[in-house]
Amino acid sequence: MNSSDHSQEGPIQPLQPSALCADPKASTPNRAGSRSLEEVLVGIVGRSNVLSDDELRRPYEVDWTRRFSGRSALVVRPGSTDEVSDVLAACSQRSVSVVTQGGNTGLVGASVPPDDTGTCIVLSTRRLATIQPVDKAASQVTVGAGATLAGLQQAVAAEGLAFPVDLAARDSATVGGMIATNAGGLHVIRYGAMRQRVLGVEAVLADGTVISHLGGLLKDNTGYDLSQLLVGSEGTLAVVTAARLSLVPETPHRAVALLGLTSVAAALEVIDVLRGDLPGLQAAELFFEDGLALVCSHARLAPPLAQSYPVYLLVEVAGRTDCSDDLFEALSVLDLPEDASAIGVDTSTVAKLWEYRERHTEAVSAIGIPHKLDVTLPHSRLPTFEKQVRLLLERDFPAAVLVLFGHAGDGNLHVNVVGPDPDDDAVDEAVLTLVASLGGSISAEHGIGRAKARWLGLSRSASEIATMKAVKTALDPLGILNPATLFTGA
Ligand code: 2HG
Ligand code: ZN
Repeated sequence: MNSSDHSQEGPIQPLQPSALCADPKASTPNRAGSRSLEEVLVGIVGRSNVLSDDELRRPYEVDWTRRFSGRSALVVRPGSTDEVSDVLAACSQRSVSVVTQGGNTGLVGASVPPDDTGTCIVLSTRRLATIQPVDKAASQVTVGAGATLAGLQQAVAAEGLAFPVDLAARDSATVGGMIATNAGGLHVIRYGAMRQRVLGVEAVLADGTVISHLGGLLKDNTGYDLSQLLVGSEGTLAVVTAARLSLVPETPHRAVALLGLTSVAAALEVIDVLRGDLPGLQAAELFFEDGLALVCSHARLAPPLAQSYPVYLLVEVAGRTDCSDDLFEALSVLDLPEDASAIGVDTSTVAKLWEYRERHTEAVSAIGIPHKLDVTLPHSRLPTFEKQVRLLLERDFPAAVLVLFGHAGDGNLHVNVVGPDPDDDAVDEAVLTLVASLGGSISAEHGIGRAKARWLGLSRSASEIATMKAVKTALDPLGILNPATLFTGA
């Protein structure tokens, strides 16, 4: 069935949440003679792609952090854009909320049901995983929303190209989810975030209407850029089903240096110098002594340097030819003590050095359910923020464990706090207020989700929020798409 033809679904009545919860598997016409939503969805995607059993739904109902969870009526897994269209039309006609989920690696609660009412459905995009043949002449590829980042990276590498947005969750994170959050990751200083790679999207609006703009034209000034509007919209405006992405030449030669430093200010000075000297600089990642100790004990790794330093900076260069000499030369002007750096120029050492940074997330998660506050500061304020957030935690949350790390080159720190009850958001409020007072953003790359909806006003003005709500209302008048995400409803 195509997107404009929903007439074959039979008589549809607004869903009574309680009726759905009471009998989600009903296979006979209900009292009113209409089919249940479950029956309609089964008709669209097939029985095996509508999950109603508690056990089968559960993995879709808890996010990666374990801080956010909820209950859905059903999980539906469409296998084509037309099926997504029919699913949304059916939900729209019944005013049933839809939470879109890709790899469920999100960290702000946007991809799981917002409450325990069991009234929404989770729409998983994972079956929309087709990766079309790479368009080498244009350095572009069209890819389904459910393709994983790792799958995309492998597919384009076979053609000598690279998709340069990269992040630790690459094996599970999907292209659709990365578009929804405007994911940034490890290479933003060189290649930008997801927004810079998206040339167009195909998406389905709440009522089932398909909008598609996958031509990949570099020059295309034909009105509003609807694709870019959807980048970072966190599933609140439409369900992205496919995207046209721009690729870059593969840079197979990588070299990494892990530097021990005395302060965040020193790390920023190093980044400044390297940015000027190393055009191939693609990562500048920061972590701290306590975070490193946690990673080493969690992952059973030996410390990377002979002695301990308050601050660590991991920098990576990559190129089409060996770029290790460039890195050595650039480091030589920094005048660092000899034993304050570890260098990796072969694949295995590069991977080992990256482990110290990439395994922070799992190491934090192993000690408890974290409050994750992903923030950006103006570069000049990063050192002040680091000091003040530590003082704030010591003073007001002395029992909490604070682990800081992130993408120093982007001014992006991941503030992880373990200890306070996951439902108590006092620490979230305190940290985000500090960020705003220093001119920062309360979300750098993870999104607002439901985790930070209360504090959107710290980063966006009232008129900006009103404009965003007007856009939301225009595209999703019933408010069925990810209703608890981004806005509090107030
Ligand atoms: C990263 O940079 C991710 O590794 C996750 O954005 C950050 O766990 C986090 O807080
Ligand atoms: Zn990050």
